[in-house]
Amino acid sequence: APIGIFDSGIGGLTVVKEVRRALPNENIIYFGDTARVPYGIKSEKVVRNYALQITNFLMQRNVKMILIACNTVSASARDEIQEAAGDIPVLDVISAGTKAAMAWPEHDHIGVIGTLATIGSEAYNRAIREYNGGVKITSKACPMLVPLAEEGWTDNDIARQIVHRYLASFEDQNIDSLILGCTHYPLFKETIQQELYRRKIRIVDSGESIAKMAREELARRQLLNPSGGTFECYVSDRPQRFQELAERFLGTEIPNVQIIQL
Ligand code: DGN
Repeated sequence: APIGIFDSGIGGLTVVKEVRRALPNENIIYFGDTARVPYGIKSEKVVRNYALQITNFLMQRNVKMILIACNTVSASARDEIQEAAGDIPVLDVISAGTKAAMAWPEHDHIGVIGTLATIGSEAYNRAIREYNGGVKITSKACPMLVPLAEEGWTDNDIARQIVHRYLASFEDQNIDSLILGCTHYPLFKETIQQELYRRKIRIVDSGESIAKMAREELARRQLLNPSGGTFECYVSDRPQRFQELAERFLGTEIPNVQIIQL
């Protein structure tokens, strides 16, 4: 059976990239809700409704696990999705990124960046405090990074200036790690790294973290595929545009993007 991965749009391909790296034998079905992106400006009720429709679609495809690649969905609909999925395990990027940050030996002070919706929801704060109520958290919404990533401006002078401005919030904060709390931010990893170069700050890529979590969970349930590695990709609008942008997020081309209305 395949693993189902979904996002509000294209950004979740950064998660697919890491899952393919960590689990090359797994078959993947991806759904990007390009007709209704962005989710960040919608109410929780609407986001839940969309997420449940996508969950149904993935379950009809007999997935053995669901990965919520979108931070906004993770923040507002995680429990509802798990309830709808029944016995099928559901993993989300917020739990995965938090777990990875807390596994680092130094975690007195954690930085989080994400979209306005994710930072406003304080979902990372809640997840971190579930591990340890005493951790200091500094978060910063970086809304301009999503359009920059889609434009492909991730390491030019403009990207560097914008990243510099956003990360100035962390300048006199002694953070131990910085969680990239948005699907698009791994594209800025090097630019962010350069900005933080003087300090020993660990960057937590929640895509990498959820891929590792998925591998552990599949192994534990003895559900690992011995061979495979197929990738099916569905979107709700503009498959061509998706296909054009895909390589930037996935690292390779997608030969065939199919359109489907839920
Ligand atoms: N996928 C969303 C997230 O991870 O927060 C970002 C995309 C968006 O809001 N347009």
